[in-house]
Amino acid sequence: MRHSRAGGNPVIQWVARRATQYSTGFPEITMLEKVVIANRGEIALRILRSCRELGIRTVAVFSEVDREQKHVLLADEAVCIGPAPSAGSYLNIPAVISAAEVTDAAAIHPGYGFLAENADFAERVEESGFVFIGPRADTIRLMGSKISAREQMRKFGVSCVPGSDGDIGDDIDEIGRVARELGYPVIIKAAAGGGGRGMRIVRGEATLRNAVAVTRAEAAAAFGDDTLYMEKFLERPRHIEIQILADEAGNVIHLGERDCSMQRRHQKVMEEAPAVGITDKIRDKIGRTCVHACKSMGYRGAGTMEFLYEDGEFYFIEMNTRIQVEHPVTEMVTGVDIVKEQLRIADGEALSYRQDDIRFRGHALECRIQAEDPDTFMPSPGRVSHFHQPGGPGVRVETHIYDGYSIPPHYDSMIAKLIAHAETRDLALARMSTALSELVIEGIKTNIPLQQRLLDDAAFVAGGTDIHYLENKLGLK
Ligand code: MV4
Repeated sequence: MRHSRAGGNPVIQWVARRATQYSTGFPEITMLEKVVIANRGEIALRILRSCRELGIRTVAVFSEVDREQKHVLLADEAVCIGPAPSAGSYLNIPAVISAAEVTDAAAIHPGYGFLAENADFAERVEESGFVFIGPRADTIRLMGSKISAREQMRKFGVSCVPGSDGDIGDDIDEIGRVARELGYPVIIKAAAGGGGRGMRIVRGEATLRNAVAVTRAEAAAAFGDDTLYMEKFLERPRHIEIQILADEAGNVIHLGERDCSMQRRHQKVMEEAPAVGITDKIRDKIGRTCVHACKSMGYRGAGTMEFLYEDGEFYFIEMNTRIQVEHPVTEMVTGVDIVKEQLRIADGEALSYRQDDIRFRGHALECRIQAEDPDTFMPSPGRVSHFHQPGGPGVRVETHIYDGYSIPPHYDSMIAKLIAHAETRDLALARMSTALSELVIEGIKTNIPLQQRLLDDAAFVAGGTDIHYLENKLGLK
């Protein structure tokens, strides 16, 4: 199923032809002969590349507006699974599973977003006889409820933010007692929420009743589940997360931490590894704690444990059971190909590394490049008239765009990730700054100017800023 055009770009056609003519890499993988990539954009291309390296054939699934995506053109096979709106395509479970059936694939890689953390999807994939490249469905379900995730972590020795013992129930007097005991401010969160959806800060008893009612109604509407829990609200934490890999045999390792505090409206803007101020000793301690918890749970696959970090303490908040957008910064400092490990794990093989094999080298930063107005943050889809990517030592670009590519308006506006790695944080910052200055994306608006301003920001350059820093900086503008 080849296509005749690539946004009017002949170069992409040449590359696509070459990709199918030349043999793929070393077949390290035995069972997974063919993988369906159930995603789009840069992550679909990222997964495709690891598959090819491992000698795994690829099936791209795409919506009607995505037939000229680079990974669709490069894949061994491609299947249209529905219309542009993701509800009919990338979120369409029967369509994705049918694509695996008609192409006789062995496994499905969900990427991030879309169906990646949908336990019902994982279950139906496995029931249909395919391997789901991710954790078992019951693990996804367990981590999907933030209450049961907290419960599990606590049971296995991971410290969580002080809070309610599970569901706060609907006795407002009891809820008030819990809040008073924790001490205001507290935060009410939806058990089914996460990533900033379905939560409300409460600064005093006077607003508690209303906050509970509103959050409950929002949770019911958004998730079909109005279960709530409560935590002490931490005022100025950093967001630090630990990358985990676990194989079927129960080997578990951690790949250290990432600092993802630089965010706006729960959308990460820049990420880095390691986190400023996290020493080898601290990393080793929190890393071991996470490994122990994942071993005890029987976790399988790649995963990320999210923490709030304040006054030198880690407090678990959520676990992500998918590959994450920001995984490249960890890959740069450890040298581990996380997607390749996901594929090996799904194939039933042992991890390529033991904990003692993992060394942390240098510092990596990632800028998320968004097709959006840098001042208003409004999406800016459209045709990329000119694209020029930076290069040089320690510079990595993850993107699916090319000259003439049209960014559809239907999906997330992240169009590229620019990653810079160097021996020290200062050198990585300089390398990122140089790389950003070489990055040209014409025809649409991008947040490149915002990223450049951030790299010139004294507090950011000094390191260790909290989760509110960027919003405060933008507010003061
Ligand atoms: C918190 C918090 C402070 N205290 N929980 C937001 C996203 C979701 N993952 C959890 N979030 C928060 N939970 C307690 N007990 C502050 C946030 C938060 C946040 C966390 C991580 C990254 C950015 C954030 C931005 C605003 C609030």
